[in-house]
Amino acid sequence: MERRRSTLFARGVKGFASYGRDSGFSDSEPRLCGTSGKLVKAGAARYDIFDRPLNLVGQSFCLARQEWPPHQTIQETATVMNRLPPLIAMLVVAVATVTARTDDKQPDAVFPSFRVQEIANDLKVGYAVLLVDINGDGKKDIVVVDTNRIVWYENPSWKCRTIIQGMTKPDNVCIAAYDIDGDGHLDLAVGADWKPFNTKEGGTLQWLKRGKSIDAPWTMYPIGEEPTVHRIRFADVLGEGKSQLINVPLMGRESTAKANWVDGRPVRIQAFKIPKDPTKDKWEPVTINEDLHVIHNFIPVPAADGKHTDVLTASYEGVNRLSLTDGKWVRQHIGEGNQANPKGNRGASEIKQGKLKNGKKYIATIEPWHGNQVVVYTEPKEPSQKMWDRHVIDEQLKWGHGVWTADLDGDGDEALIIGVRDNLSDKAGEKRGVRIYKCTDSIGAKWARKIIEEGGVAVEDLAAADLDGDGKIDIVAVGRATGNVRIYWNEGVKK
Ligand SMILES: [Ca+2]
Ligand SMILES: [Ca+2]
Ligand SMILES: [Ca+2]
Ligand SMILES: [Ca+2]
Repeated sequence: MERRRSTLFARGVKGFASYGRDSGFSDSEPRLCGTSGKLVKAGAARYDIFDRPLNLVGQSFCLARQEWPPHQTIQETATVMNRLPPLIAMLVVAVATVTARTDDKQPDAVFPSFRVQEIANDLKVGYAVLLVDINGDGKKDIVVVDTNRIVWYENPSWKCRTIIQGMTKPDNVCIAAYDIDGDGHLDLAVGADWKPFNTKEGGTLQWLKRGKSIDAPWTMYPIGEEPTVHRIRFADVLGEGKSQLINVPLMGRESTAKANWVDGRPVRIQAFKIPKDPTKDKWEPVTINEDLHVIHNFIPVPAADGKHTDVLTASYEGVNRLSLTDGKWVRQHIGEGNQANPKGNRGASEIKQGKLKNGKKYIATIEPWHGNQVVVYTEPKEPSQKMWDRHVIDEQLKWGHGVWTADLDGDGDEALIIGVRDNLSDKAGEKRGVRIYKCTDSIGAKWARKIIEEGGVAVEDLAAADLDGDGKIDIVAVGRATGNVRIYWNEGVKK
């Protein structure tokens, strides 16, 4: 089928500083530079090209979006809104609606449109993003974990504030929010000292408490240490009535690359109990599992009994469910994972659970570890069937690194949102970025795809929440190689 392509043309833009492969154009020529360094002459530019425009604060320029087919040009306006030190400006694209390719498999599926806004491009590595209300005004803010700092962007100005800089051992790698000391203000737990292949030492856990005012310095308190600390989340898996900090390192202690990280000890998953005085007392860890290898991510989910919280893990072994049953932690293998390469990257890496409007659940993963497949597991058809059914829904990607589920169009089915870190190729449909998938059957086996970010963010992490309170869930992605933070504003399904 014919594919739709969208291109932005910039006109009347003067003085864009050039960088990357941009020789052959004079400074006075209207032009834009691409995040990949690819320059597009005379204003012919993709929607995701905006990067590092200098000295353009307050300038507006015209964008014309051309859709093909049909040959239709839409006039839009963009303004450079802000300037960040040093000389890195934020460009707010006012109305640059992303017109992504409609998927070739399901051409009739209807998707919402998204408007892109880049709020920062000065990250070293955007390791993690969290959408929580830091200042307690009812609007979710954007918290980003960078290599040696943690920052938050205030909704709706997206003013950047530093929470900590240089207080942890680099790199910071993961974050979770919870009112740890019960004072009514959100606190942040942070995993740092990220050294993925040092399985003997390092890996720090600490928490951060804000000062009296939101601009006062935050104070840091230690929690514990575990080599290769990689993913943390708060959940009440022990049934205490308040959450514990669940820590899932990437590798087991003493495991080695030579043995493909399956020697030494398996990965130790621990729940750290919040002590009575978390600023002084020790956080006691409870081990909830220690028999899996290379656990790249996990997600707490409601248990079948409706009372407890289970943990779903994505590891070399595929998908496993950990449940507290009669006082004991029980592991159930429910998803096979990609086991094509038993001596290399295998299993699953990212994981989230979603649900459909008929109540059916699904589990979405990236497979194998740092893999090239988007996989959906659907609930067993027979009660006697232990393993969930595995469906590969996309293989046109390299290094998937972000999974989220959210009802983006309000029809009751939670869509799948996938972040891709690397380009599989330079071809349309195979670049890094953000993709959304809409379920087209009643169980979650068939999905239609739409690409909402093609090339502009080397997605390390993403998250979704309604940031502007219009009832439509928006998406935020943070980049590694691209070093940027972008919001994708959900503009709903165009009638
Ligand atoms: Ca807020
Ligand atoms: Ca607090
Ligand atoms: Ca939906
Ligand atoms: Ca919204």
